[in-house]
Amino acid sequence: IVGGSFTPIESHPWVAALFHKRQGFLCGGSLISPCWVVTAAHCFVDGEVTKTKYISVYLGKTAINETDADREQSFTVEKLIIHQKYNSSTFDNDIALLKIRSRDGGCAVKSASSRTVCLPPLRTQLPAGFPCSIAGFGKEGNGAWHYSQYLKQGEVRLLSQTQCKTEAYYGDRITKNMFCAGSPDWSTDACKGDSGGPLVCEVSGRMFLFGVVSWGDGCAKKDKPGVYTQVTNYNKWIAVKTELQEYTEG
Ligand code: 4AZ
Repeated sequence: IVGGSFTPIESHPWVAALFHKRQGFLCGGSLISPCWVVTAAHCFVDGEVTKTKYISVYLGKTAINETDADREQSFTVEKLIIHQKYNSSTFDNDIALLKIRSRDGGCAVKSASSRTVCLPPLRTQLPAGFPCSIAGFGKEGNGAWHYSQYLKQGEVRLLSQTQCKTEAYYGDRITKNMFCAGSPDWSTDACKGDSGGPLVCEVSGRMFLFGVVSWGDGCAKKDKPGVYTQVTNYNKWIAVKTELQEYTEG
């Protein structure tokens, strides 16, 4: 996250941290039910990363390079489901599901540092300018060498599709499965390493997962907002994929 502020995991307890056993920190994610994490498909592009045995998922983590046994929970990946229509050149349908399993065969246990986030009701459309928040361990600036050591969060505002599809912004690169969000002064944005993580918006006192960090032209650049996967387009896909798994594997 560029701009924004450091935050304890308890303020964003659905944030998951995905690690690759050889390559280190990989991506963010969001816990949507005790056994399922939503993330970005593009986190798994190269052949080795798609081998789920190399991926670990952590919940309850505030610091990337520190173990906090009292607050964190770790998991292996039982199943990786990349959206069947994910397009790695356009980033259309940039969404994936991870079924997680702890060492004792269970799923996430609810605590102050770990809980699920709600999926937005079908067809909910929030107006342009609506304030939402993003969180992750991504880079703190375009030129940064390292990911952020500690979890950060930032406030961004939703942009209209019309504005984001202008030539000065992203033109036709924005599909109906994407939306844009940025800060009015371009100071706050998601950055490399925040991919897969949440954009949440508070509606009627509850936090909902509206976006998955997907892509952007650099970070915190004028007229180049962050681009997010439109989670409301995937309610049915998520329900089918997670429920079928429960029935056939349960
Ligand atoms: C990335 O490289 C990335 N400013 C993620 C988000 C944004 C840009 C790049 C949005 O993973």
